[in-house]
Amino acid sequence: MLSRLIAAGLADIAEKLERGERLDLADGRRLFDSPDLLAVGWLANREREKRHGGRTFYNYNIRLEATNVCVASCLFCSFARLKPGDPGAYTMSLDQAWDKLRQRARQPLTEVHIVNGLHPDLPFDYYTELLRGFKRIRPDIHLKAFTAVEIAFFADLYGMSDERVLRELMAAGLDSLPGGGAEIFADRVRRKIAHDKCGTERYLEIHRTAHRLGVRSNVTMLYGHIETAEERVDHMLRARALQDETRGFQAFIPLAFHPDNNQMRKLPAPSAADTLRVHAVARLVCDNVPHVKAFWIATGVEVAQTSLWFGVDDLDGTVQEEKIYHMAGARTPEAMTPREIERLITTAGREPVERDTLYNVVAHAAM
Ligand code: V47
Repeated sequence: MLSRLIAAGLADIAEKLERGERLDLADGRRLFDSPDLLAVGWLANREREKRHGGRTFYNYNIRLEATNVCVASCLFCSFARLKPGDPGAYTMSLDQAWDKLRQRARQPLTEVHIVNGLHPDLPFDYYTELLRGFKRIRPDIHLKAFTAVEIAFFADLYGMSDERVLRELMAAGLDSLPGGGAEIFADRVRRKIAHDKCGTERYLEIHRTAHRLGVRSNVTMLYGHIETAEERVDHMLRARALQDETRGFQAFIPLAFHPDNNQMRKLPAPSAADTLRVHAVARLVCDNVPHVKAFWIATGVEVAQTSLWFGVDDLDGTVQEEKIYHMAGARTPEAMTPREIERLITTAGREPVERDTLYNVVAHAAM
């Protein structure tokens, strides 16, 4: 491998990693520029195996998007409808939302992942009741709910501080925050693709506050649109810097841009090679974030499987009824059973481990 790393111009980066030194912006850019994808993947796999061996995590979860009404107009989004009553706009009643969990009474789910549009007219207690109702139905279910962008929106709309919003949601049953809404942290890109929602500093500040309150979270990165390699690495470095302070991020999740039915539809979707590289570079740069997750809905099932040799140790979950990506053209299935995910992992030569949201191992009597 050494001769290959030398030929790829990556020998010094390999040595830095061996010495436990951190990669910087220039190193990250070189990993993106290197023609040898396998060499980059080999380095990422080595870091992955140092942390997790062949273990590959997934969880048994469902997704809930209670409303797609959203006052923000992000260029990449195919899910949002500006106003209630617009064609395709929906807002579930609390009962409809709770039914999604009631209908699955027999499934040994451990997590509900909730993401919504920024609805201008719902009262705050719609959200607190939403959480309380899920906990009434299943007191042990983990509620990973509301992106930092939603938290910021609630704070502004209902006249509360970000911390107060978090505390009230925690009192109602919030257990952790998903990583959505990060997009790309660099201002140049964020101004263009997500100009009217919470900015980078506030996104990071809300995660900082959540971590201080004992709430874990994830961080995402939407890639494959107008961002440069340097802006990708900058994004990873900003996540890494916050993680140095708080240690509250569990997973870094690159999200592949899907171009159907949105204002950036002229752009091509990122290639499989790019997807593998982004996940690999994330593993190498975000050295302090324990897990790198391939969201298989976004990457495609086959690429997610291959990514298990490119730095990825987590495949998210069974998901079920995902809307954001399917409205943007994803051709992946809407759900996988735990058996299907386990098979995907074992046929890649990796070891499946069902986890809960906080990465405790879950052992079922029988499935
Ligand atoms: O923030 C929206 C992205 C995110 C498109 O924390 C799009 O475990 C691609 O954050 N093409 C929401 N991406 C989903 C998300 C997530 C997913 C899986 C796991 C976790 C976690 C979080 O979806 C948004 C945005 O970045 N998105 N539209 C699109 N057309």
